[in-house]
Amino acid sequence: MVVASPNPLKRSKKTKAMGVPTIDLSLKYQQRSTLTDLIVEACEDFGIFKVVNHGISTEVISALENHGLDFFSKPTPEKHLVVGPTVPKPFGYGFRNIGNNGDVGDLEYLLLHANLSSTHPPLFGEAVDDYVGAVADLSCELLDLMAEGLWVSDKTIFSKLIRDVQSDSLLRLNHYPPLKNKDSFINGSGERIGFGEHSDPQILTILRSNDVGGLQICMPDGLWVPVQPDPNAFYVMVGDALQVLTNGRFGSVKHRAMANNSTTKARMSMNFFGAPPLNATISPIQEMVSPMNPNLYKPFTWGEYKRAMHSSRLSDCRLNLFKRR
Ligand code: GA4
Repeated sequence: MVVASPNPLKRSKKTKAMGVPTIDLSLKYQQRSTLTDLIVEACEDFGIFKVVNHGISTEVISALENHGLDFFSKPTPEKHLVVGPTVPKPFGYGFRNIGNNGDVGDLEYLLLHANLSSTHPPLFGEAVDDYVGAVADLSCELLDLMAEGLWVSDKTIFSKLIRDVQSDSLLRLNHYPPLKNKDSFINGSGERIGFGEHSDPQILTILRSNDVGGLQICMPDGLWVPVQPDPNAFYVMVGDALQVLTNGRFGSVKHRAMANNSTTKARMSMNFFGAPPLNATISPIQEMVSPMNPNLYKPFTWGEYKRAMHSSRLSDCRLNLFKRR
């Protein structure tokens, strides 16, 4: 059994110069243990990695992308009519408002339930189901590789939470319009923000964007670094729930999207947030807790965490509420 260690010293050695690690998923065929080690290291050191050779077809990705772009190009009243109110409560179409507590950003978005049994608005034909099916499978495969790399006896211990028919997973399409008005959404440091800094609350996020940049991550040394857009890859981010399940061995990554600086082209990202069912208890798995690595978190259900998150601001560290003193 591997002794889990939430090791802030190890994390703080990693700097901007190292960049986001790239994981080649085709290694699974010949070099499985190298692959699992690399994934574990990326989750420990950065909480984010890029996956290439992921096996998801371009057709599945482009179908959702084209439907999304087509949707966002419609006149605003039509968008509201198709999927609901300005502030989705919590699902539907949103314009500039993020969450319920006053956060704003220079974007519009669609937020949809994404568990495999839910029905989606008859919006994009099969495109949502096909995409969600593919990225949910990818996230489960990656979670199984993580469990393997951590030498956990039940390899499906993380992925079964997302495979559960009651999983609370989400799909979010974020559309950042091209630069029009330089004055909008400037934060205290003079930066124009598309989606402010936060960590994702769920287990794992699978992000795919077009070739317009904007995503930044906060490195363990506190520096914000841009993440190169790569339409052929997926970025995978550790969420708060996985941080807890691994007792802090993996850390959720703080990230943000700057407002789009392109004068002509919109940035669009498609984000799958793999989440447990509402009634699932989130607490460190047994293998991650030992006398050397005491349990860092009070147990909570995913439903309780969601309540905490919906009464918080985007940049709040919601996990602090559940830390043992
Ligand atoms: C961040 C990740 C997902 O986009 C999201 C966001 C959610 C929302 O837009 O309603 C939250 C945010 C996100 C965390 C804190 C709360 C809730 C906005 C916000 C201020 C859909 C999610 O699950 O958590």
